[in-house]
Amino acid sequence: MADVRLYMPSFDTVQLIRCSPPSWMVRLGLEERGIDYDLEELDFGAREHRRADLLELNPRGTIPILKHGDLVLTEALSMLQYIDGLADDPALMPTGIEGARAVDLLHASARLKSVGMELFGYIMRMAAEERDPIRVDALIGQLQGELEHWEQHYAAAAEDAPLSLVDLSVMTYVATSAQLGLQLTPRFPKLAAAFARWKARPAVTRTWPSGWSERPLNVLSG
Ligand SMILES: N[C@@H](CCC(=O)N[C@@H](CS)C(=O)NCC(=O)O)C(=O)O
Repeated sequence: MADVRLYMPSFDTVQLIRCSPPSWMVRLGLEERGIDYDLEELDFGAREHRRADLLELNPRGTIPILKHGDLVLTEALSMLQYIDGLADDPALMPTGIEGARAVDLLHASARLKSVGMELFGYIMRMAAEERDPIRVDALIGQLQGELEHWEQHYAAAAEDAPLSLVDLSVMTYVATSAQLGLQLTPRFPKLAAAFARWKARPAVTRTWPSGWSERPLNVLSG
């Protein structure tokens, strides 16, 4: 039994989006770094992440949670940085000046995470007929604005660069947005190309959400 344990939702129990991008990025970090880990998949619909023993570990009641011996981490981005140091080089984060830039980008990806979660949370909570179309458009617009930032300031650089933790953070949101019907092309051609490369990675295909149908949903295809 590995002493690294990842608590995350079983994606099929997350209504509508059938995924948890923060959990997926952490699992991908473990897979890409070849770290042995135990996976505890929780029934999100049944609010298993609010179990007493898990609230002990994370009083905020969110998942993923990463446990390594007595260490407990509750934030996906810090888990990624910790995981990267758990295996021999080459790490997924460069060092020196390049490393500082990459950490800056990783923290910048928290904005993509929050606008993504705001939109996904709203469409998960509200039945289709109850959603306010103006609010949905505003949330989609906010996400597209954020994707624009990554299109302009990141995707090109990622073209020839080795995989980094930033890719794991950004691409899990790009993948979920695309699955919900958000069009990547023609507006985000570089992100679409980076996504196609990322999608082909063995760790990504191994952990691809099994509940995702071939054809994207048209929840976000405004
Ligand atoms: N700040 C945490 C948040 C993770 C998060 O929002 N997880 C969602 C699942 S994708 C969750 O646990 N939601 C349950 C809740 O908020 O009760 C992180 O970045 O890792």
